[in-house]
Amino acid sequence: MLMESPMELDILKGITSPRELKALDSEALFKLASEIRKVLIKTVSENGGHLASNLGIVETTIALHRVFNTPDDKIVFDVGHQSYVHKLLTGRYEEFRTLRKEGGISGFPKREESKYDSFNTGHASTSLSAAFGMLRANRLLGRNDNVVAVIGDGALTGGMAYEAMNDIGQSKLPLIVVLNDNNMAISSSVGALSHLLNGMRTSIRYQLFKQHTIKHLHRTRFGRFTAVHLERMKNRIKYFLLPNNIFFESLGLMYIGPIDGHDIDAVSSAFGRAMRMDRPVIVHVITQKGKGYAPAEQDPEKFHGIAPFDMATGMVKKNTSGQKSNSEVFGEGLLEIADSDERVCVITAAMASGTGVKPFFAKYPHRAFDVGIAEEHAVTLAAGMAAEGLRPVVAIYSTFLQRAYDQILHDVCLQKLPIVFAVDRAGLVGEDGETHQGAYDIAYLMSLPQMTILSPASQTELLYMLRYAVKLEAPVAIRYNRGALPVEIDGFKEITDVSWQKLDGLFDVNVIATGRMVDIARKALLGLRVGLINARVLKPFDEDLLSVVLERSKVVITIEDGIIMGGFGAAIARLCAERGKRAICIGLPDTPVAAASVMQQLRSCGMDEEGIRNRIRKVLYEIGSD
Ligand SMILES: Cc1ncc(C[n+]2csc(CCOP(=O)(O)OP(=O)(O)O)c2C)c(N)n1
Repeated sequence: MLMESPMELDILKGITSPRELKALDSEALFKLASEIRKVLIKTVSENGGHLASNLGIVETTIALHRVFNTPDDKIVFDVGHQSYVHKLLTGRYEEFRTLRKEGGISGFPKREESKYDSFNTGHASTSLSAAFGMLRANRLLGRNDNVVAVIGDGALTGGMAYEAMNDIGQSKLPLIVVLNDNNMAISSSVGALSHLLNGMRTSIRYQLFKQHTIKHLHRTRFGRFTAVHLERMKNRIKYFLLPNNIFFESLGLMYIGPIDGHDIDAVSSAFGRAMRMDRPVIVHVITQKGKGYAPAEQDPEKFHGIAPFDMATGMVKKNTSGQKSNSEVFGEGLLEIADSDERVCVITAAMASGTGVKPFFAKYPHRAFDVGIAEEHAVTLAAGMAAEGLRPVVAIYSTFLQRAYDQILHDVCLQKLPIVFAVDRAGLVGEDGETHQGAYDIAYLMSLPQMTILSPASQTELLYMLRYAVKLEAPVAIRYNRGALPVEIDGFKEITDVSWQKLDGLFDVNVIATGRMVDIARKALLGLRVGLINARVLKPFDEDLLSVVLERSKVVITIEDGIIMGGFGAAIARLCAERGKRAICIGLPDTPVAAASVMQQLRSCGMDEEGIRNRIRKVLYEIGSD
């Protein structure tokens, strides 16, 4: 295994910009690839991150920077989780050890970080549109630089990629699309497109056979004659042997491939050809996710996005609590409900393991649907199923559900269809940073008519809410954070309606907190004469309890793990204003929160225990109740 040799990084250390790369011969580039892999494995083993995707794209990224002239030429990485190699080749080797740390370099391309990062990404399937926009801008501004979009076969399942191809194909502008095909999204790729690419992938064997045969034939005169005719026939038979090329070519993109994405010379020459074509072109490279690190090759799904792990064994360094994650608790709870309710189905958009629904897929494969990275389709698909009497549960991370806002409104809420949205990774998510924060779901769901929003403060509440939600004859979202809520908070009350829970007496100052913030608030309030309410339901409000609280309070303080603009607190503040009461809203700021641990992010937002306590003591002092 790579790891056994000491870290000799002679070549990588000398690369301060892609310019140096161009002077290296094939042998040196081969060695560089191996050095990069060592750094990737070591750094991700310490900091966590997206390992398998980066190991798979080492040679292709080297070829990109060998052929194209960045930063004048632009490379847009779809999702961006596979940009570590690009970062190492563009002068960020020294900082690479700070990957995903507070104040360190981002795990995704970031324009603010480097002139070589041409476009910020994080969500899938945006690269073609963004790159094409850059190309159009370049042409309008009289520039001739190349623009390249690098997209995986997983991200190519997203609808935006097709909307872009539709436009690119008609334009004839020379966008270069690199399709990095490793036959995996996070889990195995799904859908008809995956079958199509499978067919093309098989043909790589045909390509290698062809190159080999023609080389041999050229050794004799008769052979040369045969080879020339074979070459002529090649294009004619190509469409019989490789009918899948037609898919891209009929959309107006020339097709080059499939190419072995680990052969730097072959990929470089394909990129050169693509550049000379001066038309939209797709270069199809075949790569292996996790390449060069045995544990990642064997289990690329586990090493897609991984917490710090032991390099020798590939075992994750577990947190010591041993508690189940909220996603696991949700997945198990849902399975139990599905055992007794045949209407219950689950839909995921390429995130079966992250959302905890893998056991559901194993037990009820005919009631579980992975639609690929297609959140909009997932939601409207659920709407159709609900309209016919099923009870779909759509499990999507808060940040990715943003994609389907119109579908939730137009296809679900307006028709009041009974769908349960399991909104995982709500609130701050930690090291993935700005693009992945689940900061906006309260704000965007609050505005939807006929929507109920549940927000558990404990895992027990999460389970009860799920049972309650499946019985509701209306859309309902349950939002819960990454990691683990407390198993139970004292004074747990069963959830049979939309009531809130008073956790203490009422005083002059009362806090209404929700979700993960309830436990933090409780600790922050210890010893203070301040009331605490667990707002288990963000919409509709518990009008009865709210009236009592407003009646009794001089100041109402809301605390939510969501954006302050247009959130839960803003809605409560409006009611406070109507009744002449002072309201203070604590929530996430109106500026994106960068990568760090969740605890560090809470602290930087003044939302950790200490920050909340200080804020509340200030209020108590102001009203003379200190
Ligand atoms: C809109 C959206 N939904 C879900 C995700 C989560 N996600 C991150 S990477 C990924 C799979 C990407 O697969 P692919 O494009 O093939 O890249 P690979 O990692 O295999 O190289 C998914 C589903 C996302 N980033 N964006």
